[in-house]
Parts: sequence; structure tokens; C-alpha cells
Amino acid sequence: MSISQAIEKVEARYAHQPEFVQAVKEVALTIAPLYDAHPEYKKNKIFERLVEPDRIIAFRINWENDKGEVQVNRGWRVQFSNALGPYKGGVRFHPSVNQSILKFLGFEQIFKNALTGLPMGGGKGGSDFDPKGKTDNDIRRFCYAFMRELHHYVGKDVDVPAGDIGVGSREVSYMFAMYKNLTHEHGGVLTGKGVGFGGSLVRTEATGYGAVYFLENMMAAQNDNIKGKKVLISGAGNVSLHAAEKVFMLGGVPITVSDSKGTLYDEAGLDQQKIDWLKKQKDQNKPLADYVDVYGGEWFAEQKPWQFKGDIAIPSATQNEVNEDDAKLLVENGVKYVVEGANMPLTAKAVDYICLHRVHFAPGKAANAGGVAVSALEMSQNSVRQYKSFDQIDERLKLIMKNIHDSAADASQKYNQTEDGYIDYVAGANIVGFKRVADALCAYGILN
Ligand code: NDP
Ligand code: 2IT
Repeated sequence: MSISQAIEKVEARYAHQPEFVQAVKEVALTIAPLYDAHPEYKKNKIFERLVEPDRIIAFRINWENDKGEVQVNRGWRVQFSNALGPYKGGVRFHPSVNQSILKFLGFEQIFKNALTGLPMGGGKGGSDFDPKGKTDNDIRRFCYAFMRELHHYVGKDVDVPAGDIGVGSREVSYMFAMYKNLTHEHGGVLTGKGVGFGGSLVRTEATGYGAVYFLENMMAAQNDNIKGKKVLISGAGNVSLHAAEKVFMLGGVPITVSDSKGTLYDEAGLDQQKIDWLKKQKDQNKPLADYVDVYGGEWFAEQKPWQFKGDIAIPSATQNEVNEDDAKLLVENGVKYVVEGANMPLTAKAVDYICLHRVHFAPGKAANAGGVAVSALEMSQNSVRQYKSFDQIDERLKLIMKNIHDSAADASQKYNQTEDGYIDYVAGANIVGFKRVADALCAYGILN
């Protein structure tokens, strides 16, 4: 079966899972040159095998809220591939969570994790639980109940979950406590744990910092740098605020952040004090819009950040937040680099548009791999029971992001996807990630 026939099959079978189909097509459409060079992939039906997860675990979560009311939620863990190591990937708590979203995230995670060069397979989990408006007691009870079900299927050498939207160090620590309580095992079953009982330094910052390190490498490849450049960032969560922080540290000027209520624009740029204020405000579930009363700037309710002039965009909120019209605005507004902090924040048409206009584009599976890379470092620190300093981990993170950048750029060149210095990072990253997984699967024979 050719790749195009395999895509048709996925489209027909999973027409009701649009995000998953979108993620599969993006990979499929770029790996043809690799497939042609490796007839063993076709023979072993590697692509057809990789689009089906090893298994999907679905479960019900009963829990009692602060008011004593019984609540029922749904939970899933998609164990996509453990070809390169234990299943590894985050857990998302958001009312929009469904199998299509978790399958797209799990599929992306296989290749992202492969790109880090560290021994991890790919998986993703989550629940339709909505953390908004919940008390700390509600969150704790829900996390306990979620892990009461999930603990049967995870383990430090089996499947290692972590955070994602709606899940940070607080939630991971509650889930870890329940796992430890049920199994009597204090090990590396989850990453993103609190520092002091197994968590790694830099894990909190890693995704946002890593995305900006990737950007630095992209800019260096164009003899450019971040100093004084205006940066449009969406989201106001873990990824966005740490991306803003690193941009500021490197002399760039972050001028927007956003959330589901609207966009904050500060022409003067976010500095460390303002970013610290934003972190605290979001932690306490308070409105972003209050910023204007403290520091000035403007609040644009129900609007996205792409209407402003800037040099760089780092969409870091959620999937498909940048559509084709937004992509047109980015190009009109002079944006020269787009780095996906979130997973698949650009629609397929938006990617086509910006690439057609030669905007340098880093796909999420390459640019936001810093988070999971430091998760792998957390796993190895847990195994040897020794912990590294902030600077040691940060240096490793920089090196990993440079390696991802360079290997994707080299693959783009090697497979003739680079044109006049314009690097196709989408093709490059997919080729490198896919090849590592495909070679392992071929070596295993037809198990996995
Ligand atoms: P957080 O929960 O910390 O923050 C998410 C932010 O995005 C919030 O500001 C939230 O707004 C906004 N957001 C979420 N959903 C929507 C939506 N449907 N519409 C508008 N805004 C929305 O999550 P993270 O920062 O951890 O994750 C952000 C993205 O980065 C996701 O795509 C995630 O998969 C990806 N990612 C995360 C990694 C990590 O280590 N955490 C690693 C790699 C990728 P509000 O507060 O109003 O809900
Ligand atoms: O999308 C992602 O890479 C994450 N949410 C982080 C996964 C992890 O295991 O650290």
C-alpha cells in the first residue's frame, strides 16, 4: 500500500476524528522521500502500523466535589508506541478532550520524543474534567480519582505521564501521591513532580525556554538574532509565560500574551516583573485583563494576538488557534518566524500559507520538545537517585534543542527540501523522527 492509499484509509476510518487525521496527514505528506529511499518500510507496513495506537484505555472517573455532589468524568490513556522506550507524554484536563485530540497528541508525541534522541515511546492521556472554577480540594479529589483508575496501566518502565493543558506540578504531585499510596513505590512514574521529591529543576520552564532556544538556532541559520525583535505570544500558561521569560532574558520584546478570554497587548514589552505578576495572576485563576490597571497596555476581549505588528510569533495556547486568516495577518504584519510552542496550533492551511510566503516555520514536534526532553532527564535522575543543578539541566536542554534543530535542517537538505536557504523544518523533523521509530520497528520484526 502506498502512503497516499494509507492516508485515504485513515481519512475514511477516522472521519469523525479531524485533529487526528490532520496530524497523520502532516506526517504522511512529508515522508515520501524517506519512504522511497527505504523499501523495507513499505514492506513492513510501518506507516499503516504507526497510525494505529498500541491500545487506548478508556475509563470512568467517579469523584465527589467540595459540595458533596457526585461527579462523573471520562478519562483516557492512548498508548501509541513504545518502540523507543516506555510510553511517554502528558495528561490534559480540559472539557474539549476526546479521543481525536488525544490520538493526535499521542501520534505527534511518538516523533517528538524520537527527535529528542532520548529513550521514550509516545503516548497521551487526559480527561474532559474542567479545572476552571474548581477549588483546590476539587482538584485534589479529582487527581486522586483519576490516578486510582490510571495506576493499573502506568509505571516507570511502562508508561510515564506528565502535564499538559490544565495539568501542572500541583496536579502531577497529587497524582503521584495516589500512585505511591496504591503501589508503595516511590519512583519515576510521572514527570513534572515537585522539586524536592523527585521532580527535576528546569522541567517547569523547559517547554517555553526550549522553544526559544529552537528559535535562536533558526535565526542563527539565517544570520539573524532575537535582540530587539517584537514577539507575539498566545496563551498565558506554562509554555507561553516561560517562552516570554526567555525571550525577555535574551533581549527580545514579548508584546502579547492571551487566554480564552482575550489578548493583552503591551507595546513596552513584558519584563521579568510583569511576567512574574502574570504567573501569579493565572495561578490564582484571576483575569489577565487586570494587568492593564497595574502596568498599562491594552486588553482586547475575545481577540487573538495576530493583528499586531511583530517579527516573531510563538503560538502557545492550543491546537488550530491560528487559521488561514490569522496566517495572512501574520504575513501582513511582518512576522518572519513562526515557532509552535503549542501542539499543532496552526491549521494545515495556515502552515501552507506562511510557508508559501517563506516565513521560517518550526513545527511543534521539534520546537516544543524541550518539555518532554527534560522529562526524560527527570526519569534518568529518578533512576540513579541523583539530581543535577539548574544550570546543568539548562545546558543539556540547549544542546538537545540545537541537536533537534540541526538534525531537522540536515534532513531537509539531504532529502532536497531546502530551497534557496529556506529550510523545511516540517519535512526535516518528520523524516528524522519517523526514521528513528521505523528503524526500531524493522529491527523488531513484526511485533509492535
Ligand atoms: P496551560 O494549561 O498551562 O495553559 C494553556 C493556556 O492556553 C491558557 O492560557 C489557556 O487559557 C489557553 N487555552 C487553552 N485552551 C484554549 C482554547 N481552547 N482557546 C483559547 N485559549 C486556550 O497549558 P500549557 O501551557 O502546558 O500548554 C499549552 C500548549 O502547549 C498545549 O498545546 C500543550 O499541548 C503544549 N505543550 C505543553 C507542554 C508542557 O510541558 N506543558 C509541552 C509541549 C507542548 P485559559 O487559562 O483561559 O484556559
Ligand atoms: O506535549 C508534550 O510534549 C507534553 N505535554 C509534555 C510531555 C511530557 O511527558 O513531559
